[in-house]
Amino acid sequence: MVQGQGRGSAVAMTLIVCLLILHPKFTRAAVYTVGGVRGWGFDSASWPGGKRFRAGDTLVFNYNPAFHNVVVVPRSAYLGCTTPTGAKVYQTGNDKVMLVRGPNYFICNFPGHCQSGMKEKRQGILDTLSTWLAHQGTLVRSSIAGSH
Ligand SMILES: [Cu+2]
Repeated sequence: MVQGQGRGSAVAMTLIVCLLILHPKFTRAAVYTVGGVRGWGFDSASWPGGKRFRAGDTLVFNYNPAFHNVVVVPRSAYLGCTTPTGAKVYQTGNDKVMLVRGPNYFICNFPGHCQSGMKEKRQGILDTLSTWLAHQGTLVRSSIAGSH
């Protein structure tokens, strides 16, 4: 009986994994160019409306490195337009940054640029299914721990 249940959940897990692999929505990380064709600039904050960004998606920052850069900052630095020591600075003019889970903040730290709106905030969300899977994993682990 117990064995049968185990096999059943194993089948269910296999099915879920197959769904994850086969369903492009859940497997293909998207690549977004910040600011669209205009690139990373002073009006980037208004770009783009209504897109859902996921953890693992990539943001591409295109800009002239003589005039701009991209700095990964925490929320306080994003709000105050400051650059903490040790902050990751991108400056090639074609930078690809992968979104992490939760809020991601970027600024250009050339004098006055962030204050003029050259800042970017993107939420890296997890897929609902991934979240559900993670929860299922927790349940399976806790039931295994409980049986000992
Ligand atoms: Cu700039």
